Amino acid sequence: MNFKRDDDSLSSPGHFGIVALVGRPNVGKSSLLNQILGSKISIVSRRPQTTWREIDGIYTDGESQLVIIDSPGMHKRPERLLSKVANQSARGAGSGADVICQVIDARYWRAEDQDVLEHFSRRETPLWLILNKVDLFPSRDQVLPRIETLRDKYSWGHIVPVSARSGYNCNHLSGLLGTAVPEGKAAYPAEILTNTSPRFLAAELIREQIFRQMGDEIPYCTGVVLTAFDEHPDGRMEIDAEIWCETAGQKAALIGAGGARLKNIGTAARRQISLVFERPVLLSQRVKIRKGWAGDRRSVSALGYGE
Ligand SMILES: Nc1nc2c(ncn2[C@@H]2O[C@H](COP(=O)(O)OP(=O)(O)OP(=O)(O)O)[C@@H](O)[C@H]2O)c(=O)[nH]1
Ligand SMILES: [Mg+2]
Repeated sequence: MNFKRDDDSLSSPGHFGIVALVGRPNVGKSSLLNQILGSKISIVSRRPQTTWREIDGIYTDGESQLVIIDSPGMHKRPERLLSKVANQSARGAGSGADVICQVIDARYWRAEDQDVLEHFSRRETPLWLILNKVDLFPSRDQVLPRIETLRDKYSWGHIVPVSARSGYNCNHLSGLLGTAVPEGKAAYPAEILTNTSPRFLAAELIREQIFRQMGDEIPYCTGVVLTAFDEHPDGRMEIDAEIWCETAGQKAALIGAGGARLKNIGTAARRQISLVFERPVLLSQRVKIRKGWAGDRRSVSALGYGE
């Protein structure tokens, strides 16, 4: 007997569709994707412009399946090529989506949020407003008045308050999205969480630790490329990573006194990679100076950003 979903022609068609999470930098788009999936797919840090390209998560619940696209934060005046590539991806994020969710920090409506609205409201696609970080309101009573204030900005499909940090209302949001997308069959097996390659995800998890542990002394343009990504027969993963920075000063900061900084980055990254891939990880790292890499198309795409 075969109980596979595809063979069950009498079942209801279910729902299948694409949802894009868009917004200015740092509002919590990647956190929201991870919270909905219950798994870490997209990297998060307190610094703006953490995400550099679109990352998709695949969320399956019963007969509904959503491909949820996390995009880089949209911002004005990108300077270097890397930043331009990220911004292009941010602006293009809604194309092909069935629903676009504009994520904001519920406490503010900034000029950049208005730019995002103006960009995405030009399309036919339904635009929803997601008020994230409502855990930061001193009281839940403040949420409803906030919704009322934002209601007039656009004819939003829905306005949904959530907290990607605590998980508040995130199930409600994914449930609403699951019925809002068109009827259709799941395109992916239920256990698949992303189309992002494991190699790219591992490199991103290292970059996340650099962003988290270096504070403001490390510039925006620190990239990670894996020179080895091997699975041993015993299940261990062996990863060699190169960390690209631009100056000798940055290299020294990344390595830290006696190598302590790099060691901490490596320990935390190895733990994260091991958690995500559910296997032991051996990680070696080298810091290299690659002056101007973030302005060089070949280097930017070698690291997995842009085409
Ligand atoms: N308190 C609180 N903090 C949150 C919440 N969601 C995200 N954050 C924090 O906000 C910061 C930015 O989160 P990200 O998920 O990286 O934001 P993003 O929109 O993906 O940012 P970019 O990729 O730079 O565009 C991080 O420090 C998160 O921990 C939330 O619901 N509540
Ligand atoms: Mg992000």
